[in-house]
Amino acid sequence: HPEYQYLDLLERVLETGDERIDRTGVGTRSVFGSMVRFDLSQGHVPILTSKRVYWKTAVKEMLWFLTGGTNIQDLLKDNVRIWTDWPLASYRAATGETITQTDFERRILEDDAFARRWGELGPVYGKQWRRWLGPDGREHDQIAVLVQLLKNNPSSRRMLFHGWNVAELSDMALPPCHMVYQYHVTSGGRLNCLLFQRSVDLLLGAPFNFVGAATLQLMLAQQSKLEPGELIWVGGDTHLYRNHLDVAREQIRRDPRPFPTMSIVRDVPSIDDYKISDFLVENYDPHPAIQADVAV
Ligand code: UFP
Repeated sequence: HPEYQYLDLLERVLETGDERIDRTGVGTRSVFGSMVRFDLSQGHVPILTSKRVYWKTAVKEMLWFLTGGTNIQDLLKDNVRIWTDWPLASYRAATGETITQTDFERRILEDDAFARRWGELGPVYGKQWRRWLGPDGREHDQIAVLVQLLKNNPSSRRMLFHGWNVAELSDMALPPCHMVYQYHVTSGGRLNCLLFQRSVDLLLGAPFNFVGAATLQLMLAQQSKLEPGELIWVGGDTHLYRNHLDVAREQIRRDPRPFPTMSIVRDVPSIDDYKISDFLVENYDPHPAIQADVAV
């Protein structure tokens, strides 16, 4: 079962990981350099089964990236709370208020001026993917260029997009983790993806990042009239936070079940027109969810 690649990686980090203090102060066990490969050609997608993964949240996040959005208000309207921690931490630090996450999110939703002031993440993923600012002031839509290349020049070795805009890193709430996505089309018309992720929260981040990348691959395949091929995921600093070690051990003891299938149920006219209701996941029968806190 392909999920053993992930479970074996959990085990490798647990057993051989280097113990270190990280930016968040939580501390991690970490290995440098990892790879998993998933075959999407039979319709299966890597939504892990050894715990429940809230795949709709990951798909909604990917659709939000594609809009070019950088404010958590759009995510909260979609009931996605995974980016709230960072603006909430800066709000608390700047004002000294001990506002709860729920109250903060409510204010972001109800008060547009407050959202503009406190909900902005800076030029994170969506901005770089859709509106990378060139030195002449021109904005570059990396996704549109990619779709054109996939359609018109699929043997190109230059089909990639990148989030690591060096000049803007210091303005981002979090510099990109899933950083560069490269695509490759086989002579048989299969679309492969290689994603390089520089930093990996293996318990909470990676399962989401697999879903996001696979979903994007299905969308790009549909747009360019190709069949999905292989998703190759490469991790740089691949780590488990110290407060995730016990739940990771629990997860390793679970036997994975068959991966679900994901399909796009509509002939969507462009990469900008996908909605969450376009994605159908079938036969997802995971083990129970695992509760764990994210390190901010
Ligand atoms: N992280 C992920 N995946 C993501 C994301 C963040 O694993 O999509 F946005 C994790 C990796 C790391 C932390 O634990 O968030 C980022 O911290 P740093 O920038 O110090 O690497």
